Amino acid sequence: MSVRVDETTAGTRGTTAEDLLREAAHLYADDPAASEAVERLRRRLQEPLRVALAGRIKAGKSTLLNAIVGEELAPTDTGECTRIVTWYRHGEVPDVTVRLRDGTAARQPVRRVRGRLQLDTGGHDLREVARIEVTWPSPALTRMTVIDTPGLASLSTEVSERTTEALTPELGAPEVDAVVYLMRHLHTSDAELLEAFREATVGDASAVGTLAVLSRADEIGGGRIDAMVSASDVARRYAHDPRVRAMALDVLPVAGLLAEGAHALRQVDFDALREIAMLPPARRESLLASADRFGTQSVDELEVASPALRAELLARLGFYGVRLASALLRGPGLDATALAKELSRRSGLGPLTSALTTQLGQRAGALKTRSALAGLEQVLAEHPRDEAADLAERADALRAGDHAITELEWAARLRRGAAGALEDVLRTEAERLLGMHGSAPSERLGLAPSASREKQLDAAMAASERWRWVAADPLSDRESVGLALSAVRSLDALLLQLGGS
Ligand SMILES: Nc1nc2c(ncn2[C@@H]2O[C@H](COP(=O)(O)OP(=O)(O)OP(=O)(O)O)[C@@H](O)[C@H]2O)c(=O)[nH]1
Ligand SMILES: [Mg+2]
Repeated sequence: MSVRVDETTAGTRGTTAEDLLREAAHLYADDPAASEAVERLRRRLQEPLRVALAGRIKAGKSTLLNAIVGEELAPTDTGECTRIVTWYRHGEVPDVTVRLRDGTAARQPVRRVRGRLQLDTGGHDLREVARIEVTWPSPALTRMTVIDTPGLASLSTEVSERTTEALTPELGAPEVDAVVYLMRHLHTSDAELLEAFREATVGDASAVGTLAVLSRADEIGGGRIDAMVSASDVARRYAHDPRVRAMALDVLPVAGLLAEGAHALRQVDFDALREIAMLPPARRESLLASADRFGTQSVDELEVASPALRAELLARLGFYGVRLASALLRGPGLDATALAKELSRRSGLGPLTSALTTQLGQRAGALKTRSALAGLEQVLAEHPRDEAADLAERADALRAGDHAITELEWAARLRRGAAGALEDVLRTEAERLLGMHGSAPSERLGLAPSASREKQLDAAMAASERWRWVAADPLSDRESVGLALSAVRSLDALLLQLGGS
């Protein structure tokens, strides 16, 4: 066998991961196991971003999933299905399939009770089930596949193992592109859990692919009307904690229940909330004094919203949501749609979904290419063939030459403290330039979106000069030089995009 260096280099130009996988499919056409693995990688490249929701037991994962999908699909609270990994993908027709560890699959009837899917193992022992796959025609799922995972207690329990296993790289390619890690408060054990989890699962790029959520944020401060403001402060503090920074891009406060409840707000809910808002102040305050009281107190002869309906409101919106709705409805005339919109706006879901689609979504291509190439390299290593040697080199060259992948890898290393000799202000600038806070030129340059092209060009040229200087400085350590060269390359691409060179 000879390695055709010239052709290899020439052939890499313009080659995509898809091209290499196509060649691999051709090469391994006579090997069912290898071709099946290659086919899986090809399908994966076509799919939307895969986002897994993970965190401790009862952190609010399933509730948040429903809020993201915009439907009350995932069962919350009870049932054995909270102990199974469940995938929610887009498809024209609703479908529920149980995938077993032995590779077989069993379709299940699609049953919903009060909106929520009734998921079960179809009579199989929990241990035989690899995962449940739900296909649903929800527009949100065309942008991402969302994966609900069992709550982590500690990484050693059987259920937690199911979660880590589900997210552990298969074929060298991470099973998921991004993780949303929910924590209610930052336990020391949360940091440890998140770290162990990262090591066990998504690997090097995880700090780039992980967003943390301060979940059930409305419960901070016992349902007080400024709960979300307090939650934002707490989230900001966590985001600066070095243990969290090393593992997650950002920490966002989200009240998943409020977002889900707002989305599903019914006219009867609205009418009851308005009646409560319109009660004389003393009676209203007495009713809203505590969640317990609200759920049970009878409101003398007027019978404003039956206790059963009030208990339901509590379950659907949380105590904070009820109090917030009541305060909003005392103001100028909101209708049910406007109320739902306002409650949803205050839930914090918007910033989370936009972080998923911008910070992570824009990088989805790079994340997926990275996964596909890692997967291909593993197939090639496990099924070695002489004819495949140049494919392995080209995959390697493609990975090294793809600046988007280099950016991801640097961003993750920066988060873990690489290039530590650089001043903080330069490290922060590098994070931005590498696109960690959004890929748009203005975001990379730290300018307002409305900044003129000239201003962006000026900023990009100044930054380019600064980073060239860091790269050429004989006192810079090797890591800083590597980072500086990457930043320069990002800036070159940016200048080209801005039409300045
Ligand atoms: N107040 C409030 N309650 C919430 C929120 N999110 C979830 N809950 C409640 O917390 C409980 C657990 O929610 P789930 O969504 O089932 O939590 P989970 O993390 O999926 O739980 P497991 O799968 O069992 O680990 C339910 O009673 C929810 O109604 C929230 O944002 N605010
Ligand atoms: Mg759950």
